[in-house]
Amino acid sequence: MAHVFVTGAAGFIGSHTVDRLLAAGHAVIGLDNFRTGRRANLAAALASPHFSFHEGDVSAPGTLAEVVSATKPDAIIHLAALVSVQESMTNPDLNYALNIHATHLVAEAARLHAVHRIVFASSAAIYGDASDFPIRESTDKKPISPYGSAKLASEALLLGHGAAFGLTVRCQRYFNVFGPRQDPASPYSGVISIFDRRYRDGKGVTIYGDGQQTRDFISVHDVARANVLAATAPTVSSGVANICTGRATSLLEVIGVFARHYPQAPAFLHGAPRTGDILHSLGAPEHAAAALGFRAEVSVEEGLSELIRSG
Ligand code: UD2
Repeated sequence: MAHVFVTGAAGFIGSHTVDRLLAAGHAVIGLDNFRTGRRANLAAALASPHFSFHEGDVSAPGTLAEVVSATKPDAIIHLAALVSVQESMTNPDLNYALNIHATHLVAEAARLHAVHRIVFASSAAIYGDASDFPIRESTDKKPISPYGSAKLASEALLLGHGAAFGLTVRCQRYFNVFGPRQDPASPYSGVISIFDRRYRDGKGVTIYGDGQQTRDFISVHDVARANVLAATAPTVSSGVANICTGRATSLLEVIGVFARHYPQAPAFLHGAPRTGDILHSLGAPEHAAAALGFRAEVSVEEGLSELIRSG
């Protein structure tokens, strides 16, 4: 049984990661300030005797260090972040505090309290608007948002700390994650969460553009499993890996699954393409398989059906 500290524990990816760690028999310490995370996401975890929760802000002086020194985890999974690309553009200072400074605090807390492993929530946003597919870990990194640059900077901070002080660091470059508990509140929320909410409410959805755009949509269950593997596998070495499926799915295919589940729903509308949208995104999954033994298992069809049936 490992002791794993999860920052951003009440978030979309965080809460699924916590649940999976507990199911695998590990002891979990969670931290969240409920800025974007929700207490309801932790309903199951809070009932477990193997879960302890701390409410607090990762970027606040002393918070991380206090929890880490009191709990002495074997690994930290650092998922707390400013999660909206859009918000990183309207508030670059907050992006810096939450997505860069907090990473440094995690690295220092690990160094000072002998935590040997850090798993970090990186993003395909570090690649920017790539044109060669599939995107490999060696593909040029050209972030086009403060969010993407902060994720790239954080990878460098952690890997440098790891090399200097003997910590194992795994940077997980998530592609388009979807599944239960993803917040559909903003127009810039993940498209699947928006569609799910609107179909549930009996409303029609709008496709920006012709719907032929594709993404590498990966289920949050696969992402949580990749996090657990990276944090608890006995032998992993430091490095970066795409966390993706290697399969491209178009928005029209996504709509097709919803339409089968909601035969009475209004027909979808087409809107103008969204400014700054990329047409395609597709990751190469082979490196994660070699480095972590991770392969995505949930198909988009299965993942969407599960999301649609979930409460
Ligand atoms: C991600 C970021 C976005 C931006 C972009 C840069 C997220 C959730 N979004 O967007 O902020 O940084 O990467 O590449 O991290 N769509 C619709 N109808 C809707 C909502 C979306 O057609 O109601 C389209 C959207 O125009 C896009 C596709 O769905 O073509 C996927 O949108 P997304 O925001 O889920 O993901 P992405 O990768 O475009």
